[in-house]
Amino acid sequence: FLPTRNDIGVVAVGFSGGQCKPGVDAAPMALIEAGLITQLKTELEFNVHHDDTVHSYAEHIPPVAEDPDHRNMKRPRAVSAVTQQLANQVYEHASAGRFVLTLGGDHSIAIGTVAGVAKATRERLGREIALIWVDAHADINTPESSDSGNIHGMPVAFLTGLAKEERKDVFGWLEKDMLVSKSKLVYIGLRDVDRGEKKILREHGIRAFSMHDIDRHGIGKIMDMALGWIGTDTPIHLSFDVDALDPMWAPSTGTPVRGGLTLREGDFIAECVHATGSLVALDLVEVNPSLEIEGASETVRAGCSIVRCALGDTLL
Ligand code: HAR
Ligand code: MN
Ligand code: MN
Ligand code: MN
Repeated sequence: FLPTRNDIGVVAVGFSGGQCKPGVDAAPMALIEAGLITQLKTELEFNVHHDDTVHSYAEHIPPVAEDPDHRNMKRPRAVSAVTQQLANQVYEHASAGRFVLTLGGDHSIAIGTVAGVAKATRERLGREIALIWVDAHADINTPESSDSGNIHGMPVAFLTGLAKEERKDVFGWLEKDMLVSKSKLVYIGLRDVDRGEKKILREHGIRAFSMHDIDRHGIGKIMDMALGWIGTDTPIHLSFDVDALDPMWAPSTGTPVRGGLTLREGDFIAECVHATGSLVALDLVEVNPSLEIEGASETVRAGCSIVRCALGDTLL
């Protein structure tokens, strides 16, 4: 059902407003400077459409003084404005039949990427997308269940319709055709899930493979189960938070949690998703080169590796 694609739209979103630590906005540049886009062009022979709009986002972000908390959310209008613009940008790429690669930025940006891909895929292929969320965290807090108020801990709640907001300037722009079914959501790598989030996962029967499950079954079996749950012939959006990897491999991230995936397990997940032939979009988020400076280049390299694997680099 998917055309052979060698066209890829790359969207760089240097945005940090979904959490409180500066630096994650520098990640797209660091990834690009490490050669990521060059590698996509030369080694993987992709036809790259790179929209250089990193700066244009700033114009749409309301100043902090005009962006007070709303329902406990921090910087709600800023995150809403950026993700709304991003949703349109991603939608354009996906509608043109391009694979969409988004370089974050904190994980709040997935509100925009998934919304854009879900809408375009419904229109273009008449299909609902599946969402694979690789992360130490579930990011499924509602504004009310969140202790931090940081929106990067909430994207999945908005994308599944668990969190709703009427106000157009605070995610009220999310339309029904931009959402993802809870039954088409799969988590891999969880190990730091809030109590309220556990309740949400349980009550809605959401498929989640924790680090415990990976220890028990091995990553090979976990990928069989995760992809089996989604089923064949379903377009897949992979949202990869670099903090899914153990801090040993990816120390430069805002909320590192020990006991995570090895570099190879992370690459393996990406390779398996690529091998389905159904991957339509990938986010790589939460790389923060200004944290744990000694490990920054390693973290960037790990991120580049995940992207290359998801795009089919290492398979023979
Ligand atoms: N669950 C916590 C919160 O909602 C922590 C979220 C952690 N942040 C991320 N997202 N890096 O994956 O604030
Ligand atoms: Mn373009
Ligand atoms: Mn995340
Ligand atoms: Mn995370």
